[in-house]
Amino acid sequence: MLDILFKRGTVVAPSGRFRADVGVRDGRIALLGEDLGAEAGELVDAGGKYILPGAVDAHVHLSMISNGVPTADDYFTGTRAAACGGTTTVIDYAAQRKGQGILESVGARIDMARGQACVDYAFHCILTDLHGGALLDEFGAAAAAGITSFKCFTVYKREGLMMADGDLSRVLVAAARHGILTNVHAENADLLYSRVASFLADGKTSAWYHYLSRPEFVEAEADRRVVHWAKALGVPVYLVHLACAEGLEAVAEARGQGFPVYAETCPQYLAFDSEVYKRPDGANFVCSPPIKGAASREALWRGLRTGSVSTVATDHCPFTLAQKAVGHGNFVDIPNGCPGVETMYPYMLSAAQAGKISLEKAVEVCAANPARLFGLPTKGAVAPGLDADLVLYDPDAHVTVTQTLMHSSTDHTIWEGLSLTGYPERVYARGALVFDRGRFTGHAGHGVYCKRVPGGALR
Ligand code: DUC
Ligand code: ZN
Ligand code: ZN
Repeated sequence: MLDILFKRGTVVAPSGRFRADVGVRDGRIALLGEDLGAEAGELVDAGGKYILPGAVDAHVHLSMISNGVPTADDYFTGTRAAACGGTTTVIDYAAQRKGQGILESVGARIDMARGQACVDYAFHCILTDLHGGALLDEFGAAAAAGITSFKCFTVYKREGLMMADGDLSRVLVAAARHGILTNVHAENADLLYSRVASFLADGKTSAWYHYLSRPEFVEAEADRRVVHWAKALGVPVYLVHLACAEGLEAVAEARGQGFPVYAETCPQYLAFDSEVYKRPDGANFVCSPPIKGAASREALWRGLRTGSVSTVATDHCPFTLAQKAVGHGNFVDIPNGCPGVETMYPYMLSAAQAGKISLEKAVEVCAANPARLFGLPTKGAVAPGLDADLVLYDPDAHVTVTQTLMHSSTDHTIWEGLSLTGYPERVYARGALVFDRGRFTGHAGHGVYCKRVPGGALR
């Protein structure tokens, strides 16, 4: 006997869409096929609806303190928002403090999220200190423990997060040996610091100068360098929140030559351009890297269509209006980050319905690819044996995003007023209903830690 049987839905996969019934038992997809006659505790009429895999948001920051400022969302509220937008797995970051090990850093974060998360979760480990090289010896144990991705920075030098070029190249090589995918936040630290200093010296302090202090070439130079190393070293690399056309060109060229180089972009880089920083609420859009000019935005959409952009993730990192306002007199003091975890999948699917990409592509970049690259074999697809992380998507719904509909604990959204065609009607996380027609129906502690499988970037 099944727990739930979805009848007459249309399942969407990267390779196409097909009519099917989907049967769920014990939190997993048990059956998939046409006209299933099996008995079920609950029948759901999915006629006229799409059955999609829950999205896997590979880039969120929950319960993070940035320059002394705590994010508005913790593991409960952030994953509640995720669930309500059809995202059923999130990958957050465990930052290594100087002297700490990898398992120790990730373990501490697992302890924080346990009992709080409403959807499943995992952690990339942010590496900041190689302990003179000794940390490389822990990579094998990290991979065996299911930590299959690291993040390194070419920025945040003064914050103690930046990794020197030589160390980063050692990480790339040693990580690849263990099937661990190195993620890089690429911008040029020295260039941006010097531009910040000269703007401040001239009294140029508005949010617009956040963009001008780290414009296209400041990111592109670092993107290009990281791609160059990965190619020369023959190792995979994943550029997080890639936001500029020129950086994407380097990725596209490398991919065309057969190198395992991957780019992630975020909805804010697809929906907006740098003009937002001239708005009175420009501070709300301050994130790093900043949103670039319209040419980059269009290049990112092209990159999605041609395959040079592999994933879409949110960099969800919300702050309240009061926290953002601290930077009113000086863009340097604006906490970096925007909300997005609840709107990502609805936005990408709505864009697909409008013809920007196909629905299949939206599922590929929001669910299938992040699941594969980050070693989550039971996520990212609607197939027998996989977790029943499912979105019953109504393509005919019309929703205008407004803060009161959102489930994050921040008090504004950069997506205010966005008109969406189509919206999740119900969302299931491992078979449990977590969102039902506008209402959160999940609970803290439903989400579990996902131990991941190494080697995803090579398959
Ligand atoms: N940029 C980051 O690098 N991290 C968090 C948020 C942001 O804008
Ligand atoms: Zn980053
Ligand atoms: Zn980030």
